[in-house]
Amino acid sequence: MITALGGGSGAAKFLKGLTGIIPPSELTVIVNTADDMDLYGMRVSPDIDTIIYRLSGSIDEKKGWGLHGDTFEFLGAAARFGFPTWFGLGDRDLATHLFRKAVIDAGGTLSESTSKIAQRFGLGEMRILPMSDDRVETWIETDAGEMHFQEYYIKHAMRPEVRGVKIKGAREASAAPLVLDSINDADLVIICPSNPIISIGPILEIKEIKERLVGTPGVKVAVSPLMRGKPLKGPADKLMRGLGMEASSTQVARLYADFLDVLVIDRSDAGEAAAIEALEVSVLVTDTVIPDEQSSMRLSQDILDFVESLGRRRTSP
Ligand code: FO1
Repeated sequence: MITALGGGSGAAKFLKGLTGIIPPSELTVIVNTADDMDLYGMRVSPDIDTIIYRLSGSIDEKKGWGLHGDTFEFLGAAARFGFPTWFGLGDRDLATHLFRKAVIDAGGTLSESTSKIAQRFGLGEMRILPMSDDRVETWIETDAGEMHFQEYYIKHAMRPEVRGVKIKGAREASAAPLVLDSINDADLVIICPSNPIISIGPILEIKEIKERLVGTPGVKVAVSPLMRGKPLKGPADKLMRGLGMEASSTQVARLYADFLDVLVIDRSDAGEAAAIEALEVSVLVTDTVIPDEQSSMRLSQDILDFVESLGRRRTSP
């Protein structure tokens, strides 16, 4: 059993490759839900949808989010009534959010809605779990005031200066059903190349998840989302620097050092290997730039081969 922890676009790209080389029934994905936001009376879950859309081949490849070929007629019409239109809610995407709302309004949980949506996108064999069924939201403190992550990322295009990050509700939230078991039962846990502050960070803040990662006998591997201090996309470096950290793979290793066995870094960061090994984290240096499914499958194969070479992976019963 492989259990992956991830957020939006980076995790989705990586997992698309992983599901190309292992049976989907072997995979559980624990997804960040702190990007979630209330919009027009619905609860949108961008990271869950980005993973479902990408793994089912339905994603808009150019954007990296939303549905392929989607239109934005609803948004155009919503502007007439003064609705906020900075969040690119597509017309086909709208159906996903309305279905999630219907499940939850009928007393269902985010987990149940996620499993139903995944099934309808043909992903019934693998498990896609929200990190929690409770409300957790990432808010960014900036020089322009405090704002929801999506407002910082999209509406303000990451321009405001980051002063702090608050994962609201994380302390009170419980892990969603099957999340803790999927960590305990994993032969291999992979932390996807997602933003360590606002995609992986919130998952690690949920009660018991970090302790289970420390305690699980499986091998724990993380893929650094940074190359030469920069992420392929998104605000990871801005947030890390805003929090007074260096934006480097070594810093990623520090953030996960409590439980991590291996950090996978790009060849361009090979010079950081010694500093990372000094944290008692092994290093796998390979190409971590994954522009397409082939490269993503190759990265996953490199990881599985490296873990095999560690000789610690329990063969699944
Ligand atoms: N990202 C953007 O940069 N602009 C958007 O307008 C946008 C809309 C959107 C709609 C649905 C959805 O599931 C994701 C969407 N994203 C958009 C991505 C979203 O901001 C994610 O939170 C990022 O991928 C970061 O995880």
